[in-house]
Amino acid sequence: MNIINVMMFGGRRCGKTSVIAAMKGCFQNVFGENTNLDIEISDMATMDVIDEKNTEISQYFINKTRSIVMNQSYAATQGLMEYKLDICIKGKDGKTTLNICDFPGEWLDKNHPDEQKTLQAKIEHCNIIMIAIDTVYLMEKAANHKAESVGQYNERRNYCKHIANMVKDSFQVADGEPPKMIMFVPLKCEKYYNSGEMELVNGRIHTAYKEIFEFAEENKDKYEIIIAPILTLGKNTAEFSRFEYGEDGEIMLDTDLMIPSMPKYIFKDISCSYSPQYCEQPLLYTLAYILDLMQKMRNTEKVKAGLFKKLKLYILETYCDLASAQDFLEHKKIITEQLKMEKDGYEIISDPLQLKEMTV
Ligand SMILES: Nc1nc2c(ncn2[C@@H]2O[C@H](COP(=O)(O)OP(=O)(O)OP(=O)(O)O)[C@@H](O)[C@H]2O)c(=O)[nH]1
Ligand SMILES: [Mg+2]
Repeated sequence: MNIINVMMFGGRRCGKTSVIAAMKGCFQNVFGENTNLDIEISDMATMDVIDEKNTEISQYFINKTRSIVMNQSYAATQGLMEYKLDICIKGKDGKTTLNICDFPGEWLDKNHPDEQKTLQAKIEHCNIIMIAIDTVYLMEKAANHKAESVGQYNERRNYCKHIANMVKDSFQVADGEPPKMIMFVPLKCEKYYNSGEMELVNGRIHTAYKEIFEFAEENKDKYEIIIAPILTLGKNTAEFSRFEYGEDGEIMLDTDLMIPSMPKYIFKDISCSYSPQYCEQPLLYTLAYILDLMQKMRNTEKVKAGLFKKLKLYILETYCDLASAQDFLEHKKIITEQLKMEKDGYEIISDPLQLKEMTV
């Protein structure tokens, strides 16, 4: 069995669990009945969370009102969760299990030092970090319209600098280890997608997470870095309208975090339906990462011949079972063809895995 550990980072209510819940459906839409690739969920706890989140989101689309205020009642993640998604090939025994770690975003607040230690210990065993970003807080209330300026509430919502420090401390790649992957996943992008501002979203991610980009630049061969924006609800569904004002005429703030507590979204088209877009991309990049490890395993002979001298094989053996690797590698072209690499804010910034050139 192949196992890959993924950490889903991000502040509270930014949409981490919702996007994990939408992944399976999007993956199946992309690969449909035309391929043998499929996702199975055998873990009951994972199934429960996904069902609950999908039900919560689908409520927005039942008896639609023109505007909705998010954050009113939602199922917050209650503790450290590990969701298990099995990627299978129909008719074959082998599978690749993604262990996706999710946690309550409030753990990133400064009054949760013990929980942060738990997270750091987890990250050390992860191959991939996904950093979920509440794009509305990144984009709104910025000083100007340039990429260098981010929303005034961004840091308090998205914890960019704090996450950067955790990554630098606990997500290091030892010499000889295969590269790790850092994926920035901006969520709730509908407004910016509909108004053609996804490149600005991309630029502001570069500004907000500057420390991570600088760290990766210093360790160029060690991190595959990707920006992969997502429309969790779907284009032309609900897009951000404004932060709700209180009776005093000021934006209503959460008394604890001092960030707007009532983001209001409007349905542009009242007849729209739940149609998440690009939620499969983080999964596909994860699969591309695994395929790269498998490929390196298969090149054992070359390793012996000295071509990959620095690569410690035992590390790869922890993740990859060569018997089923062969079956997956046969699907490599199908998977990599579906990787979105540009436009709509997408970018591969650092590419030691050479995904841009990946061909069979
Ligand atoms: N408009 C909009 N709302 C979203 C989107 N994704 C999630 N939400 C809503 O945002 C709220 C938080 O979503 P979750 O997925 O539970 O967020 P989380 O990051 O897991 O939150 P914690 O578990 O508390 O850390 C819920 O009310 C969701 O319905 C999106 O793409 N667009
Ligand atoms: Mg959650």
